[in-house]
Amino acid sequence: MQEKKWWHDKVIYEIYPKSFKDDNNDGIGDIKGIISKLDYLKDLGVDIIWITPFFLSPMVDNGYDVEDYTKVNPIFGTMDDVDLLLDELKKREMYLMIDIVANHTSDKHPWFIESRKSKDNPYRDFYIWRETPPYERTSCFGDSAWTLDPLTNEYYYHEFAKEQPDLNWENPKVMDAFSSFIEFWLKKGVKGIRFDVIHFLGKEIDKDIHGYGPTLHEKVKELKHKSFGKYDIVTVGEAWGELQNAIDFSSYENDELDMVFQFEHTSYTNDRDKHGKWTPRPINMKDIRDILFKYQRALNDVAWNTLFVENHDLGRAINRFGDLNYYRESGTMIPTMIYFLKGTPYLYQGQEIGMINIRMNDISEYEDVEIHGSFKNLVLDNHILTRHQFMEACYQEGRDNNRTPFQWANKRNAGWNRSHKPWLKINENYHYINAEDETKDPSSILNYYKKVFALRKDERYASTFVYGSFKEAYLENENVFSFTREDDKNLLLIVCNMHSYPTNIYLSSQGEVLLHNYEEKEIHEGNNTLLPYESFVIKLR
Ligand code: TEU
Ligand code: CA
Repeated sequence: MQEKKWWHDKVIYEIYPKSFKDDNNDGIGDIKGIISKLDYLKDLGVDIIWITPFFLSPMVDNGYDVEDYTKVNPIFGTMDDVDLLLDELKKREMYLMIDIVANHTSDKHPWFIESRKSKDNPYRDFYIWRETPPYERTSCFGDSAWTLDPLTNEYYYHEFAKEQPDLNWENPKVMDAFSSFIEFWLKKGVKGIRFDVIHFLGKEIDKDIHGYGPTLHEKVKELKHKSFGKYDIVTVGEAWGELQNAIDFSSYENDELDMVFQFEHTSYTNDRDKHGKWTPRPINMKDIRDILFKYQRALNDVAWNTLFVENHDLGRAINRFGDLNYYRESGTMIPTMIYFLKGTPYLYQGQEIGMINIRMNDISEYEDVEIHGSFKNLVLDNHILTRHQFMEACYQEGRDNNRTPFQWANKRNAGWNRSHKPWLKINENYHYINAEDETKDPSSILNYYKKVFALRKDERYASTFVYGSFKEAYLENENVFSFTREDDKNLLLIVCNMHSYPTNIYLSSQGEVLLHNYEEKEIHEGNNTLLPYESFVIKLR
């Protein structure tokens, strides 16, 4: 049984700093831009902000290639800005979660600069070097995972870009270094950590094992013991894997991380039998329901769940789970479906105002290292996909969809900065999808998200949403996503029509309507015909 934690009732909002708000008008988002929007976030119902890496980095992978873990990247601002951010968060009873990238560093990190100098360099075994690659492997970003370095004529391993050499976690000095980086930030008052690709720390490279190796969990336990375990903070791991992996990381018994991100629902559209996200397949919302319910059933008594539909690596939720022809209806069904389940709600910047995928005209308009690496591999070098096929996949699954500048207003550059050309194209639909206009529109997606989080925190129902039991409902109707949340105070029923066509459900009792995305429509005892994406929350007891 879980003991109560300070963060159990908190809502976490992910910020990709390069894209959130450009305060000094240089075309890149920054920390001062984040500070300028804390009241907007507080008003939305956000408690904790997770900012993706803002440490010193050459930005090959927009900060996930770290050059120094205790220095702030000057393109985002200064350490004084971070200290001011921490102070401003504290004033608002909000908290900061940072993003620790432990699997790899930048190739500009001093460790790697030293390591590649000679085979007997003291930093040589901070990384993974081999005379010849023990096997061929394509990296996540489309090139070979083994790169020959001419200085010592040996190959080094990288799961991602060649500018992101993987660290050797068999070396205890790596563990000690990360323990000190983590303490550096926790001593400053950081209250949360997201661990990037935490499953890759358990490599057995020569056995062609890249994640989830036999030493993984002892390493995570040791890192916790030596660093974050000494602090009352919240931790979440990015762990691409299966249900059991989530339990292994986050079960109360194993006591490693508080929760993990699993991607079975968001990667459903990636056809693994072909080329994953670059060969997308159609969504099946009944399967999505079954996946999410599977995690609710399996984790709810032994671990803590994450509740998310977007992040900085995925496309927009309305494109994936909704329907642009029913933009507002499906844009309000999605938060009703996901955020009343049991677990911690994670919201990604722009999701709350219904930002959607961007249609680029040419591959050159994309910036993402994963897009360009995969284009070179699948189109240019190996002619596996046509340029058109790849561009269509980018529209549906490319990471840059979620990295276009946040749309603050129907003004020049979407109110994101004053005038400087943004680092990535702004979606032209900012004229009607933007925070300022939606704030004024009572029926907007933004104001619906505010109602969702206000209901979840309403003192009459909060304990039920945070700790109440989960139970599926109306499973026989494959068009609805429905479940109850119950404790001794309330029995709450959530019902979502997952499709654009009507469907019927029978309500055995009237219930009090707490939230409804068709406000003018009545819900009554007996048979109810649900309109496209109609969703509601009612109190049955
Ligand atoms: O992502 C890990 C990862 O596997 C995803 O990027 C995956 O390759 C795909 O893009 C999912 O659609 C983490 C970070 O979230 C990502 O931004 C980094 O690029 C990556 O690790 C390397 O640090
Ligand atoms: Ca800036």
